Amino acid sequence: MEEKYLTLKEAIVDGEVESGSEEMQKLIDSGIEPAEIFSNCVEPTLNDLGDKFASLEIFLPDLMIAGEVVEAIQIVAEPYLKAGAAEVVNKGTAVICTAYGDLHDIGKNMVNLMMQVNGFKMVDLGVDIAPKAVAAKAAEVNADLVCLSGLMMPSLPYIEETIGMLKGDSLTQNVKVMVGGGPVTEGWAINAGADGYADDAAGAVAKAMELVA
Ligand code: B12
Repeated sequence: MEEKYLTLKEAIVDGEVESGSEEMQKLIDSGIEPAEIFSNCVEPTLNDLGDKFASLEIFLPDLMIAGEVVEAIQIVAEPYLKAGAAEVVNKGTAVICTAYGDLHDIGKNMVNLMMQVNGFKMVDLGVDIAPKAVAAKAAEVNADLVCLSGLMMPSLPYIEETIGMLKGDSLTQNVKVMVGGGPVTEGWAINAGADGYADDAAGAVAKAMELVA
């Protein structure tokens, strides 16, 4: 990782919310785009922590404090991302959430924010959302798009179930469905009946535009 990111990485790893926020602000003030900081520092750091967690080098509380720092960093970045938004033309309404049984929301929130900045009206249902609740909300708001995020293997069947429910109801059968998150691959997504997949927030925006065009 580039040296300029090491202080931020350390703050995430050590669970230092205040110094994480301060360092994020410093990096932004030095002219680095927030999206670049996420892709080149925040995400690789979380991936490293995930690997260490899987190999029992670190434990759940370590992930929890890292997650708290990243949430604070996202709050610092948000106004800058919004300020950089192009002229906002309404591109459509999208419902977004994390799959049933899954509490991870860092990636979902990044996708939500980037979609918002790029002109989508976002309806964020949060985390751990049952297929029925997603389908009901999509019908209620007459969604153009549903975005499902899944980080946990055991939750992937619920994503598939959600897609089946949306596509099987006359009220929502034309809604486009986009999926993403750590264990999701393009092949899995298409097999599960999704219309699109992306592996990061910028890709999610590009795919969303393509799907609603
Ligand atoms: C931080 C973290 C946590 C935090 C979450 C904090 C939060 N507010 O989200 C906490 C500590 C709460 C946590 C809890 C748990 N975690 Co956890 N966690 C992680 C970790 C380290 C990082 C996840 C993350 O935020 N990544 C960064 C974001 C930006 O990446 P992302 O989510 O993939 O999103 C990007 C793309 O995928 C894409 N994207 C995301 N969503 C969508 C949606 C659409 C539509 C599109 C198009 C794109 C898209 O765009 C995003 C931006 O680039 C991962 C490791 C990893 N490698 O992912 C483990 C990991 C996901 N966790 C794991 C586990 C096992 C757990 C626990 C079960 C642990 C436990 N024993 O309790 C619990 C889960 C409880 C539950 N029911 O959900 C496992 C999951 C294994 C699996 N695949 O089944 C992982 C992979 C760690 C590991 N290697 O074992 N975790």
